Amino acid sequence: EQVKAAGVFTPKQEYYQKVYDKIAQLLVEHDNYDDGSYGPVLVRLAWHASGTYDAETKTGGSNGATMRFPPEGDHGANAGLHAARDFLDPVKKEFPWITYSDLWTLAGVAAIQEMQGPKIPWRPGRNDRDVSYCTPDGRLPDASKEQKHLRAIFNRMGFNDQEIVALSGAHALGRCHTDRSGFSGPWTFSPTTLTNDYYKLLMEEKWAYKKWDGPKQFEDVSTKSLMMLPTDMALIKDKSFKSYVEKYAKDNDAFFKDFSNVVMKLFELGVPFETEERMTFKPSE
Ligand code: CCH
Repeated sequence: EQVKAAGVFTPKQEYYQKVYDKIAQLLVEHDNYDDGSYGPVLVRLAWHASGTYDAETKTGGSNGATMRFPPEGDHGANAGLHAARDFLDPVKKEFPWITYSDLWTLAGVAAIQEMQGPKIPWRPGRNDRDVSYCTPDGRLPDASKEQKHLRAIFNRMGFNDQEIVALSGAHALGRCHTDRSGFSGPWTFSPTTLTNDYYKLLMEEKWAYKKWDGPKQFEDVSTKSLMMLPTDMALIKDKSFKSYVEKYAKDNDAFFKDFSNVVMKLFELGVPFETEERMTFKPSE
């Protein structure tokens, strides 16, 4: 039953489903973290592992899990992600045959599905790489910037305007932590359930600068309990971005469909897969 890394063993879907089930189980067991779930920080780990990709030089991306090493793990953008990596340690111990880089993206998929999001097709094939593959600092987006920066960063990965807006809907989940990014607060009232509320709130709420000593961010005028980053607000300042915000605010099914496709693409950036075939995991009951 227990599978070892050595030899010619090729894990089948049922083995990866066991890894999924273990992550789902741990998510339930550790419901005392943050807003009640490690889900959001697992999604952020998978995204930051993948979002270093540079299509031109074909460097970075989810192949390698190089965030394990100090230069990349210590990049400002990755502050706080040790929480997600530590959460996954017992999973790696129980299933030593899975690579960290497959595990991190699989955990991102599990977290999204367990937080009521769409199914995200996934395939294995990532190999862990050594410290020499760490990417230079500055490949992930800077929240204090706006549309020009967003396009520069995401076009480098190979994403267009529609994909940038669809990916941004992940901010329905989780929150900002002053001791990590310096920003503060959640984007939505249900930060552990994936919905299109991020887009609805962007369209429907009035947003104003938060008056505080921290970095420039926005708060909703009516409750002052939600936040938007300058990069989030850029999605309704820019006409092209805004057309997709409007679409996803009106149509959760369209958001889920596009989100599934674009997250699948994100988690596969820079991976020389040997298989075309993807698997879809069964969510927990
Ligand atoms: Fe994000 N994100 N993100 N983000 N993000 C933060 C938290 C989360 C930006 C900045 C921040 C994506 C895109 C962007 C998540 C998923 C995605 C934080 C707070 C900042 C700052 C970190 C903290 O303090 O803990 C910027 C800029 C962009 C530009 O587009 C994309 C794409 C995704 C996934 C597809 C998730 C989830 C979180 C919540 C993490 C948590 O711990 O709750």
